Amino acid sequence: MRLGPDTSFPASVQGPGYDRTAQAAGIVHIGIGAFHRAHQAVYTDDAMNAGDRDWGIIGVSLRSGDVAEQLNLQEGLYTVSTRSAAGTDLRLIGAVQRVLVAADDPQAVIDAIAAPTTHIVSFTVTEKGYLRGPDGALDLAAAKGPSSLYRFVAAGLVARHAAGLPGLTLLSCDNLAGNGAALKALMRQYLAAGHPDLVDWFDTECRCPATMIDRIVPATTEADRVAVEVELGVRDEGAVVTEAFSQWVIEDDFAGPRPRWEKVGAQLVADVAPYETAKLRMLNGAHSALAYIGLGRGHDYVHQAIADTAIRPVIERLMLRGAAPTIDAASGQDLGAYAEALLDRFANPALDHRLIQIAMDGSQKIPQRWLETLAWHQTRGERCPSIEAAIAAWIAFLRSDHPVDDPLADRLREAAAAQDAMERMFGDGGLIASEWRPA
Ligand code: CS2
Repeated sequence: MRLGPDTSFPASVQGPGYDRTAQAAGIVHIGIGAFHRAHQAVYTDDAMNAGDRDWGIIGVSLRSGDVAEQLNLQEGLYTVSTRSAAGTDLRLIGAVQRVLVAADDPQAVIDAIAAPTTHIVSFTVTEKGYLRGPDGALDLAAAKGPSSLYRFVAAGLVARHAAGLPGLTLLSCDNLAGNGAALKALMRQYLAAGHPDLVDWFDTECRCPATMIDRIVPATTEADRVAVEVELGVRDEGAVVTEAFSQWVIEDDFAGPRPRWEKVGAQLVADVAPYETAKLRMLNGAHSALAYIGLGRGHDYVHQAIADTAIRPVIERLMLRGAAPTIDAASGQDLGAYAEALLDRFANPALDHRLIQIAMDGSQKIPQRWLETLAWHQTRGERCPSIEAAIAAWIAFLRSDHPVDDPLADRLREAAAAQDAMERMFGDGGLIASEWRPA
């Protein structure tokens, strides 16, 4: 038996407290992976439970039909399992209405973006999905390709403009430095090349707020689905598993209406930068270091790596002496307490978070996670031993037998194997851009 709107559940499982069939879709979300389902979709479900209306989500997968297969047969319903030492809490999320696959039906995606009821297009397409070249600018050839977010958003904006509809809020929920400004600059570049007449309208009618998004969401395994089935009594192919912690800091700069996410735990602020920088350099920076150092020492999971007494001090040092001094904290932001909380989250034994999942796409992640920290110390004439150890572990990883899943995999492996690996990777004209942030 498969999860769906007509299946009955144990009373312990909280379900949507609003009429799902009566909601318009106010959000189109591109890149509907596990992270979105455990994060933004939960906040949006909470907002509708608290009384907001018409914030249904139409999910879009740019390439793969997997999530559409998982969710469409369940009319968008899925469970989120929150796992902590205290046990598992299972809850049903109703915010997602359906999933479109851009590769199969591109027009449906454009129509969804152009629909009068749509106010927000949001993204979790991962770092590489932004299709930036080594200088941080848009790789225009790639952006014209079939699975580029820019094509669909531009076509949707063209249709909205032609129909006299208002602009949109484009909400990047990826771990890029300055994600809002980056998306804006890249989108403008795309429009300037193919739809120059739309650039002014985009500038005045659309907004790209910055966000800091945080929740640890390991890839769902078959064992996770079986555990959900045992508790729920039906099979949920779209199940996601996560931790209790969740944070979302959003720049309060929207083109039109939005859910009242601040009523359900999100922080709407004027400046996201201190939160985002702390998250990228401390959480994500530590994560990538745990991944490469941990894999090198034979661990599989984050909780194993952080329990290793040869690794934990390096991670503490990376967060407190490497990253923290580089961050211009907001008032009330306590970076010491943040590091403590992160160590506890990494140690969560109830969450099997694979190091190899984090090791993916290093070339796209490392500049904003490590290199900005390193550069800060270098300009002060200081060394940063924790980041140096992390870089050495990455090079060792690239030289090892571990599978390397990265858009630059072959070139990285070749560079890492060379005598002058550091130069080929990080030197002038090397593979890794030292500055990704578009001007
Ligand atoms: C992780 C992130 O896979 C990775 O690279 O560092 O997905 C991390 O779990 C999230 O950003 C936490 O919010």
